[in-house]
Amino acid sequence: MEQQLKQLEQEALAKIEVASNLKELNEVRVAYLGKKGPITDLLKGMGKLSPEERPKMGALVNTVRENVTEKLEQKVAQLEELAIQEQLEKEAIDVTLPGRPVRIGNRHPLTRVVEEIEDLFIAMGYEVAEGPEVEKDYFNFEALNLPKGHPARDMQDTFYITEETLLRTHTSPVQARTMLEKNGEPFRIICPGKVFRRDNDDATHSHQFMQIEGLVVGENIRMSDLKGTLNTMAKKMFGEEREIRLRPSFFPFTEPSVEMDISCFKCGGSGCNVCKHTGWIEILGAGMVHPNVLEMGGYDPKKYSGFAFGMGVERIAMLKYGVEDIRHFYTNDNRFVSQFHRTEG
Ligand code: 2U9
Repeated sequence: MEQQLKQLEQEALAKIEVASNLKELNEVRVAYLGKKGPITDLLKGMGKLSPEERPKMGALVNTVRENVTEKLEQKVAQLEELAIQEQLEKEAIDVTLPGRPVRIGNRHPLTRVVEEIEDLFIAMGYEVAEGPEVEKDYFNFEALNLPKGHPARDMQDTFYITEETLLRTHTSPVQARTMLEKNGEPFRIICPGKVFRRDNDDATHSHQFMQIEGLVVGENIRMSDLKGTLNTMAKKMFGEEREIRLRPSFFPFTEPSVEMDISCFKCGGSGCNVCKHTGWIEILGAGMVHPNVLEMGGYDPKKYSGFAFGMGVERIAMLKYGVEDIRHFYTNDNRFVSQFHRTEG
């Protein structure tokens, strides 16, 4: 029996040695140490041995079991270590490979125009003010001298949320709100932002576009201040050689009202396709703040006066960059937007 046990041990150890995976090892464990295995059989047969031989054989069977178990455990650990090594090798990252190129984006042309205009007004002491795109009828119309039923409301039909709430048709409500916030103090602000109008989209119209409006309120603010400010802006935006021209116009929130043209930056005034052979290009609307608007904003029109102006950002960008269709600004076509390189201007 002792002989038999020694042989079984050798056999089991040899099989463990050559096993190449966890499945094979488990088969060896079941075959030799399992309930139906030869070692268990030998234990069962111990009853036939004499009382003197029994403890000696019992100890021997236990030693064989311990040796085989220990060897199995060692081999399991070895195989697991090997599997980890293999996986590490398989998943190794080659840090010497060249990286993927990082694509650097550029600012949208409308953002560029807005930032350029903001910068030149900040340099003249203006603050940038923003406000909600979903606005009260009161701030969009009433506070700007456009009471319900005013004919000028027809030109600014918009998208209504409720009877009294709408998508703003201009950034003027931001100025109306600012007047109330400033509580009678003089101020200079510029208001850039998205505006909405009920319009059929085509090459020169869009139901959503951007505006920049400005408002200055204080004592002794005069038409000459407005003219000087617009002249500075025209030269900074379209070149030092630019001349400006003011023509009379009408807006419900300003009196008197004007429209400003610049001398054509392409032909210098002699006439070309950009200025439609007039020598002048219309850029913006402006005027002196209507006394009713000052009063609704909490400013005494006898003591305070102000000027305001407004321009469409798309129109400025189309002129500056020679864009022929307003829809290019909104279709997210990279062939269009990538032309406005970030290091320019
Ligand atoms: C307050 C007082 C006065 C803002 C002004 C214009 C003239 C103007 C248009 C230009 C092209 C809008 O984008 S456009 O369609 N704007 O001509 N806007 S004066 O006057 C204000 C605003 C707010 C409290």
